[in-house]
Amino acid sequence: MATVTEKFARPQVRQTQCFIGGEWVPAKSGKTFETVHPATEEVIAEVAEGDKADIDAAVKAARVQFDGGEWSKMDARDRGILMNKFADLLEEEADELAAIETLDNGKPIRDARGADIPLVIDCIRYYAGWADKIQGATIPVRGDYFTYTRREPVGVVGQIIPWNFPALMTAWKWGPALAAGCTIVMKPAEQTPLSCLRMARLAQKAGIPDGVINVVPGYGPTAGAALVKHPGVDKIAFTGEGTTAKIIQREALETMKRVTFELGGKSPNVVFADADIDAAVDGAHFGLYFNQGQCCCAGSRLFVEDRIHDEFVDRLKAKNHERKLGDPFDPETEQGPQIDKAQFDKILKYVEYGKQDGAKLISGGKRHGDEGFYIEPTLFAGVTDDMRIATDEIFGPVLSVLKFSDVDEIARRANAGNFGLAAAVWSRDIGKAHRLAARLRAGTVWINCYDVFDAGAPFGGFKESGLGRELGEAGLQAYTETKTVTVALS
Ligand code: TXE
Repeated sequence: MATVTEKFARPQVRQTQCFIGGEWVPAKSGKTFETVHPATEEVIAEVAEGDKADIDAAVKAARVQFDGGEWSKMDARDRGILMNKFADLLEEEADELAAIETLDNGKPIRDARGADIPLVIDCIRYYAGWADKIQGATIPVRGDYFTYTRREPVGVVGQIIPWNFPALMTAWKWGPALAAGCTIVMKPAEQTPLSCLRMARLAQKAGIPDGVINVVPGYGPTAGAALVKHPGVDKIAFTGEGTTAKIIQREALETMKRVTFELGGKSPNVVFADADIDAAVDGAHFGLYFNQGQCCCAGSRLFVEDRIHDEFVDRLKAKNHERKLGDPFDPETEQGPQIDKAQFDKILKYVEYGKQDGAKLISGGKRHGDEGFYIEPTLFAGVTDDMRIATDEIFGPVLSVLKFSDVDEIARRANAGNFGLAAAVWSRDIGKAHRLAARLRAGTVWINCYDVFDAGAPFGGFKESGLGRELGEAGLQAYTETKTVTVALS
């Protein structure tokens, strides 16, 4: 991963219109919306506000490419070559893309340049390698027949993403879709459309045919809903909130669209007394405060074994006091602002709930500074399982520490609730850690680490944290249909 040492300059914003059929076009309504830099609340750009009419045009362009255009006729290996060219261009423009991400999202440049964009490039390269390796099987059926399967692209896919990792979520969605041979209509989050639009430009420059990738910025209930309802769309891939996913699932069912969902979490991070405490303190801190706490897999329920609890809380408090909040373009900055006023208010409301419910505020709990949506890294101890800060996804820098004393108890408590996205276990007893990992109802379990992602490793949720998987081969399969072909041999 790249290390950032210098202060980054503000990038130039070039793409602000809808990208449909290879053309940059204003919204048909002529409307625009503002996107804001969360550190200063200043308006960065006016972006085309797409709605149903623009979605219709984008789906048409994607349909033409899928149903008989250049893309549908291209050899799979050539798709992979184009994807690798796309990855090369992303790499060439990594600094600029990271700066756009920092400007639009507010995340520290050290994270955008050091983590988000390298993961974007890696994801596109990983899936480029899959393009010509999507194979079927031969099936030994009864009788004088030859039966084989083909894995074919699912079709035109509608992709709807949130604002917490705008470029990375774009890559997670485009990588498998392009490798499988699908065509795409993407609706980025209204808070952060800019990196996705820049990536569309680079995909075009790489030679990915016009109409394969289409991007319509706009709002959820208008542009997003139109995409979900559109009869020309075969699949919806969504990352965001569970209540939105339930609305989408009902709508998508009308036309039997395939759906994959990556939703929220309240992930348990379990620290046993026999853990490497230095590593566990760092992991607990990183696992929650990374990306301003705006991670679906944030380790927001920190269970600490009672014997080490007090020392652990003291050490987390000390780390919070050292954490550097500030200008996200400064390479020293570790924590930037929250994405917007709505999230800022929601988080501070949960801080109040924590106090009302009887948790002990150890550090933070307030706004930082008087400009931008900054919130101090906040730590609560004395949290019990039923408190609102222990049950609800806060999506901000608020860490709740809970005590536990034995393995059976922790397995039950960690699995409580409707979420099941991620979990972590810290222990030097590797047998104990694996046994607990097997009992945890979560799509990802980290042992002695946190937030380790790889394009090859499937990611997704148990229970209400999602449906299907992204990344790895599982993520690719979600973009294919299986076709069975049977031939009479006599
Ligand atoms: O999510 P939404 P929001 C959680 C987190 C956060 C909360 C609200 O707890 O506080 O969700 O965030 C589009 N039809 N997560 O309001 O509304 C919308 O335009 C079609 C967890 O941003 O789900 C955006 O592009 N699309 C999460 C995307 O859905 C619709 C990441 C996500 O917005 C739509 C973000 C509709 N009816 C928030 N309504 C995670 N799991 O990573 C909205 N959208």
